Amino acid sequence: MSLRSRTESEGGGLNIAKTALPKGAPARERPSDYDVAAVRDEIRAKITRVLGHEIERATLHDWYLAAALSLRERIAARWLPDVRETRIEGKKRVYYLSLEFLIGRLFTDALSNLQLMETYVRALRDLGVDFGDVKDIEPDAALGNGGLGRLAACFMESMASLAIPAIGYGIRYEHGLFRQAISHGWQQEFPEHWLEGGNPWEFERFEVSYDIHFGGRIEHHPTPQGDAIAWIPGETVRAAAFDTPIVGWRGAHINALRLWSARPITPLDLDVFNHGDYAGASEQRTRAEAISKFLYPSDETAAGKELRLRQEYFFVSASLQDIVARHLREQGNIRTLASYAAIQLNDTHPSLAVPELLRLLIDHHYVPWPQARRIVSQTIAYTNHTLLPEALENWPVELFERRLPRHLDIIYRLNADNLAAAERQRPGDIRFRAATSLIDETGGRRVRMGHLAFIGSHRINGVSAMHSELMKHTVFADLNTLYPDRITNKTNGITFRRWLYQCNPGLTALLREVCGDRVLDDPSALAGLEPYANDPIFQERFRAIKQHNKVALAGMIERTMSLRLDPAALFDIQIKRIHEYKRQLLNALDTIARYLAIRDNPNADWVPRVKIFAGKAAPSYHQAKLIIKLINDIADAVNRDATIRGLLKVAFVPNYNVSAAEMMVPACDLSEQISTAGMEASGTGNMKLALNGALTIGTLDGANIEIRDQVGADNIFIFGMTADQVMERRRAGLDASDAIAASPMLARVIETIDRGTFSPDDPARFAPIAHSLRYLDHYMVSADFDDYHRTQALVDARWGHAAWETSAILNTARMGWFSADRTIRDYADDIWKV
Ligand code: 26Q
Repeated sequence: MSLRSRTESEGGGLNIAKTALPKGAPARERPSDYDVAAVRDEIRAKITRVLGHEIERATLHDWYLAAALSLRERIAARWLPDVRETRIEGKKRVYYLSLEFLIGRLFTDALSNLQLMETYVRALRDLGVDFGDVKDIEPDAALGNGGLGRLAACFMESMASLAIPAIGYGIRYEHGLFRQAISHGWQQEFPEHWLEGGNPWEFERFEVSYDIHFGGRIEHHPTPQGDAIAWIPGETVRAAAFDTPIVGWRGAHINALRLWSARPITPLDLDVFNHGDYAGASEQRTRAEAISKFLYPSDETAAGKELRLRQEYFFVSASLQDIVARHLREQGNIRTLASYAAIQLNDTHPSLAVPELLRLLIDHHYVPWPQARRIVSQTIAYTNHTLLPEALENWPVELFERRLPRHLDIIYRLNADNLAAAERQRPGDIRFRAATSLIDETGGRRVRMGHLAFIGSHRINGVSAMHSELMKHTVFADLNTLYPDRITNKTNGITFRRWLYQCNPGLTALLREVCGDRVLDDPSALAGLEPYANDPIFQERFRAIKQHNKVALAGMIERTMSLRLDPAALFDIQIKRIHEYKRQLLNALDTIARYLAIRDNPNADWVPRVKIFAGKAAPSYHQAKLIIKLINDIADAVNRDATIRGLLKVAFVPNYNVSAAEMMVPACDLSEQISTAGMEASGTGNMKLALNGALTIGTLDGANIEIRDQVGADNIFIFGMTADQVMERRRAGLDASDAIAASPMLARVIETIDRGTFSPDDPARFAPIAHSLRYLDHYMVSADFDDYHRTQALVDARWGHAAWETSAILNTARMGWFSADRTIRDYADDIWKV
C-alpha cells in the first residue's frame, strides 16, 4: 500500500455517529492486560516507525492506519497457513467472479470476526484515542452499486466463515460508487476517492500479472489435427493483482478477494516521448488505466458502452488465466480442472468466462472442442439477478468483431452446436431456434450474454423461489425446454455477523442472554426467542434496544441534516437504490396522503411517523432523480408545517452506503419492501431489516414471499397485486383512470402534485410524474395505491400495542433461515460440490 497522509477533514461520505464501545459487543474475548498492552505498543510503533509521525502529533487518520496495520499483520500470520493447507490438501476451490463487491468497512469486520474488538478498544483507549472516532475514519469500499455487489461481499464473508476455500475476483476500481449530495433537493454526484488515504487491507502481488489482449485479427494455420488458430491482438494491457484478506467468523478461515488493476504494458512510449510528444507518450497509459478507473454507476440497465465490455473482458481474462495457471501449478493437467475449480458468475457481467475458458483450453492447451466444452460447463455456473428486459446484457456483434474477434468465433461455434440441438428437439420450429440462439437478430445483431452464460453452465440459479420460477417462464423459457434441469433456486441470504452482531450490539447481547452463546454460531438458535414473544418484560427490553438504536440514528440525522426527529415516533424506512420498480414514488404518495389527512384533521389520534428514505439514482436516470427531488420537496413542505405538530417528518438521508445502512437497519420499525410484484428478484435489505426486528410492509415479490412464510402472515403487512395480476393488468393497458376514479384520496394526491403544491417555484416540475400516474402506470403505482394506503392504516393500528412488539420479536426469532451461511451451504452442496 502507499501511505500518503490525509487530513482529518477529508473523511468524505456520511459521518456516522461516534459510538462508544458498544456494550455487550459481540467481541466475546476477554482480553488480558498483556494482550492489550501488546496491541497498544504495536499501534504506537506503527505511528512512529511505519507512518513516521510523532505520537503527540498523530491525527485520527494516523491512529486508524496504525491500528489497521497492526491488525493486518495478525491477519497475514493466520492467512498463510490456510493458503498452504488448501494447496497441499488439493482442495477444490470456489472462484466467485463479480464486477462488484460492495464491502463497506473492513476494520470492525475483521476485529469482530477475530474477537479482537475489545482488545483494540482498550488499547486505543490507553493511547487516549476513541475507538468510535477511529473506525469512522475508514472510507467504505464501495465497489458495487447495490444488492448484487453487497451479496458478493456477504458471500465472501460466509465462505470464509464456513472454511470453504474461495477466491473472489473483481476489479480494483480507483473510484467506487459516486458520493451523493443533495443540493436544493436534487441529487448531485461527486467522485469517490477511497484509495486516497492509503488502503491498509490490500497486498499488492507484484509477481502476479497477466497480459490481456484486445482487437487485432485471427490467423488459421492448417495442421494435420485441424486448424490451429492464432489471435494476433491489436492492443495489450496488463492486469496487476491486489489481494484483500476476508476473515471468517471466529477466524475460522481466511480467503482472498483478488482485484485486478489495469496497467500499460510499457510505462511510457520512449520513442514518442523523445520526439517531444509528452501527451502522446502517455496515451497508452491513459487508455489502459481507464479500464479500472470507475465503477459503472448504473444498476438494472445495460449501459452498452465499449469501456464496460473492456472491463468485463479484462477481469474475466485475468481471473481465468490465474485460475488455469494455479491449477496447472498444483495438478499439472488441465483436463482435471472441473474437479478442482468451481467458477460462479455473478450475473452476466462475467459471461465472457465461457468463451475465454474455451479459448484458453483450445488455443493454448490444445484440448479438443467436445472435451473443452465439457470442462467449461462442468466448471462454470451462473446466477441470474434480474428479469427486467432493459437490464439483460447484450453486445453488438460488430463490437465483438472489432474487440474480441476470437471470442466471437467461439460464440458462433457454440451457437452452431446449440442451434443443432434446438433443431433436433423441435425440427423446423423457427421461433424456437431464434429464441434459443446466442445471437439476437431483431434490430441489429447482438450477442445475448444471458444465453451465453446459460449455455456455458451446468447450473443456472435465481435468487428467490419466485424469481427462479419466473426465470423458467420468461427469459429462459425456451432454453429451459432445450436444457431442462439446469435452473435451480438459491434464495439469497445475508451475513449475520455484519447485519446483526456488529451493527446491533444491544440486540446481540439480549439474544446471547436468552438463546445462549450458541446463537452466535447457529442462527436457528434465534427460535429460542419465541417463548418470550408475549412476555411484557421481555418486550420492554426488546423495545428499549430499538429505542436506543433510533436515538443513535436520530443523532446522526440531526448532525448531518440539521433535522430533529422524535425517536418515539414510528420510524418508517425505505433504503435501496432509487428505481421506478422499487416504487419510492408509491411511498411518497402515501406520505402526501398522510400529510393532507393530518392537515384536514390535526387533532385526531395520529400515530407520529418519520418517513426516512435513502438511496442513489443512476446519474443518467432522470425519472429516478425527479423522484428524489419530489421526496425532498415534500420533506421541505411537511417539516416546515407547524400545523401538523410534528406528527409527520420526512427525511431523505444523503449518500446511502453500507456504513449508513449499518446505522439505519437496527433503527427501523417499519421496513418498506414495496416493489411492483414480479420485478424485485429477491431483495436482501428486506432480510436485514426484519432480522433486526422491523415489521415489513411489502408486496408478494422476491424473497418477501419467503419472509412471509417464515415469520407468519400475522407478522408482516402484505398488500397489492400479485405478479400474475400485474401481468394481466399490463396486458389490458397502462391507463390508471379506473384506479383514480375509485380512490378520491389518490385523485387528490395526484392533483396536489400536478398543481405544484410542493414545487411553487416551478409548478410544472412534477407534471411528468402526474402524467405517468394517470396514463402510463407501468409500475402499478396508482393501481396499488389504495391497498397500500389501507395497509398503512393497519400499521398505525398495531403500533403502540403489545401486538407490535410480539410481531417484532417473532420477526427476529424466525429470520434465521436467511443467513448467508444457509445459502452458501446450498450452493456448496448442489452447485459447487465442495
Ligand atoms: C450492467 C451493464 C452495464 C452497466 C451496469 C450493469 C449492471 C450493474 C449492476 C446491471 C445490474 C446491476 C445490479 C443488479 C442488482 O443489484 N440486482 C439485485 O441483486 C440482488 C442480489 O441478488 C437482488 O436481491 C435484487 O433483487 C436485485 O435487484
